[in-house]
Amino acid sequence: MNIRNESLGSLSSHQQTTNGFAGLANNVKFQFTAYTENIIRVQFSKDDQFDENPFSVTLKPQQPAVKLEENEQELLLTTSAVKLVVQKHPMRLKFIDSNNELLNEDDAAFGVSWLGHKVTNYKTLGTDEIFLGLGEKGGGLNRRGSSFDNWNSDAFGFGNDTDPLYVSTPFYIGVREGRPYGIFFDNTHKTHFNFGASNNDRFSSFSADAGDMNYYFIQGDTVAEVIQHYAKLTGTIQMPPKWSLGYQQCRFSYYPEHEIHNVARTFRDKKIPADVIYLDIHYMKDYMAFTFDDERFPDPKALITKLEEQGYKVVIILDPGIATKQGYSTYDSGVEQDIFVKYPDGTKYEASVWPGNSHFTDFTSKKGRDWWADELKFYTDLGLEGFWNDMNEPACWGQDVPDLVEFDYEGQQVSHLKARNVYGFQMVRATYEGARKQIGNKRPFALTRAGFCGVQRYSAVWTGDNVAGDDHMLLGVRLVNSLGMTGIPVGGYDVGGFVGECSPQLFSRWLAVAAFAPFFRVHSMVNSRDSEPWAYGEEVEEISRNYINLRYKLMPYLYSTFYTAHKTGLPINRSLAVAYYNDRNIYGGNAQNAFTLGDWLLVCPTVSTQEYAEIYLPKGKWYNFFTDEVFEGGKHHIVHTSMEDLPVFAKAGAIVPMQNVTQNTQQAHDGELKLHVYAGEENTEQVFYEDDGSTFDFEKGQFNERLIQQNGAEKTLTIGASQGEFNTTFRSVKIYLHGFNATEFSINGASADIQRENIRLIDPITEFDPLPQRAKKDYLIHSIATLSTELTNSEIKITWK
Ligand code: MIG
Repeated sequence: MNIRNESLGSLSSHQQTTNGFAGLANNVKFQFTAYTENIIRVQFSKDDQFDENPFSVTLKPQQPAVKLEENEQELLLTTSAVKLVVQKHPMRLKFIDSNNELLNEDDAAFGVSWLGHKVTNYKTLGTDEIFLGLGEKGGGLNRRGSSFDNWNSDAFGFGNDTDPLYVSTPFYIGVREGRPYGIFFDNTHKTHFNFGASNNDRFSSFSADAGDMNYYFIQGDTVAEVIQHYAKLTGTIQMPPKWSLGYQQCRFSYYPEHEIHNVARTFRDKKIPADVIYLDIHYMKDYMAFTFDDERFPDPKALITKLEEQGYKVVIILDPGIATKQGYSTYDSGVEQDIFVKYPDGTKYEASVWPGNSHFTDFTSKKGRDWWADELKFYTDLGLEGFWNDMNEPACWGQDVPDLVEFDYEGQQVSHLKARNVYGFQMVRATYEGARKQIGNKRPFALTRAGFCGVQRYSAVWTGDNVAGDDHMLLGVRLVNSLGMTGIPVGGYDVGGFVGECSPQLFSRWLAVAAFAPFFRVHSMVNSRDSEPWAYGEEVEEISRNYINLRYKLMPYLYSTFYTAHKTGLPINRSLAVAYYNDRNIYGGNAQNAFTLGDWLLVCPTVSTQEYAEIYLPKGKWYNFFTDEVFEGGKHHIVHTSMEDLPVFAKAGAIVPMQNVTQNTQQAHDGELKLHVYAGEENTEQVFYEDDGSTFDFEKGQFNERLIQQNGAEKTLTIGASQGEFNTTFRSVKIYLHGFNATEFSINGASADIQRENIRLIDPITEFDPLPQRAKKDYLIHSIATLSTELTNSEIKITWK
């Protein structure tokens, strides 16, 4: 058979629906539905029924006010924010904003097309259109000129050009003549995105191997708004247990038990804060899920309790494959409950992976997930609250799951072609929901390697088996930044590199950068060198301690930023493209790797092999976070970046709540909130959020949320009264006034005395013998003005002249 491209023909019939239009174009069904003022869903199908992905979108159509109009040539669907213009002959779509400016339109010739079962939407390409996001994808920040596939893959030792990787998220953001929009192509088959690659700017396009053309078009006035609208569709993160924001130590694998005790003790002895230690696959008996090897770990409950007493949580790994061994209770019960993936003839699918011959739990069925949830009790009874899901692309030896294998897919009974990309997502959903069911009111933590749109509702994502190298470090940062623009704010990478040997310089730089990442974990491969902060010599140990200390000092800010992500879907690490997408300078050089933590702290990762690097600061005024030196933005700067020197800046107007260092997140702070405020001319604000950090009581009012605002023109700083019933855990606040030259301050109307203090946000490293041939820097900020006052739940207003 000769397959040629077939484009959508003319509209043949249509009717108005509550929120849009539905009808036929020859044998193609269509439906256009406004979900919110900003989101319009577009569906084209050749089947009797539209395709549904039951896993990703949680939002129901919100019945926004719509205007439906029609004439000879067009159908028009208008909300307050966006208008869909449907040309009838042939059917082609165009989206314009409320100012009648073009956001996105179909290619006139090809529009929506089929090539056999493959469906593609061809779009015209704006001259300077920028493409962002698409989740865990290598390459540059602007994806223009590149193309990508979505097909969850075990990408051991991946590089910048490896595609696809582990997670598939067919959602991207385009910026056309400065105007952002988003497209979430909600099709779980293998999908392909082309942003003008190999077609000399004829079009951009997105395709799926099968299924419907089914996408959500999102209008937002800014990139940040597009991300938030997307989060309304697919959901936001749960509030994490606070311990998961701490430093996490992993390796493949720590065993036997005394190795774990050694590592745990060494962090405390060396006063390097840490919260989590991982058990990789060697904890199991013959790699069988829901077991412990009783020689290596004779008493897991005692181990977990002992670690808990030292302020640690233990996270264990879980793979989806279940060993086919009769007498192994998990296997027997899986067979009995009939929850394994099968061939179309009803025989169980079997493949080899760590535990040997294995069956695979069908997480795309409720029955499979419920079974998994019950099995999890084995771990939760031991006191475990953290779960790491690996190999869930799914991966097995040979890496070629046959396409005819079938999955339940919420009763749709589909092949591997449709189910693969959501398999890992549903595994970690089963894990998270199972843990919640088992541990009552406590917040579980889940980490996954594979995922799909919506996975953020259940889990953090780490970027899999990376390599120890400077370019790989920067790639990991871009992957996490990109995941953040794709609705997955909690991401991280194996610090130090999973594969290969890290140099001391690289380990220091990597750990410093990761201290600002949402998920902060060191991990390395079996049979590789030791990779703990003390394994690279004394100097690296000190640098590591400094940056880990800094992360713990930043905990109030970090936790508040997670809370913002939970509420809004905004990323925690934000590529410069989130706030400065119309500044062309951010799409070249080092700027592509830069990110802000929350609104205020700009981190400029640079390679560890250079003493100096060129960085770019977006427009505005920036304070070096460690020295208070002021830099003008909107231009490039050459900065010193030796081993301990990570370029980090606070933006003018920044409001950064901090605390003293603790050795883990369960240890109480000293009661003083250290509020760092950077003088700025614009009005700025920062949410400051507290709760118990471990339960769901905040959902019943047990939280403390306040808005801190700086008004540079009126010269006021307001720490708003708190909302919620949870009392602040702080007794006092000390405000550090960076860059303020006023001399008279008052607190709640009464004049207040300024104190002066020399501070270090990061400690200097002590001198080593023999010294490397370079000067050691001391990050002393001289004589900074501070104001101290009691902190209650009431408002505090500071003014100055
Ligand atoms: O076949 O569990 O990406 O983090 O240490 C390798 C062993 C399986 C792959 C994960 C890695 C983990 C390793 N796993």
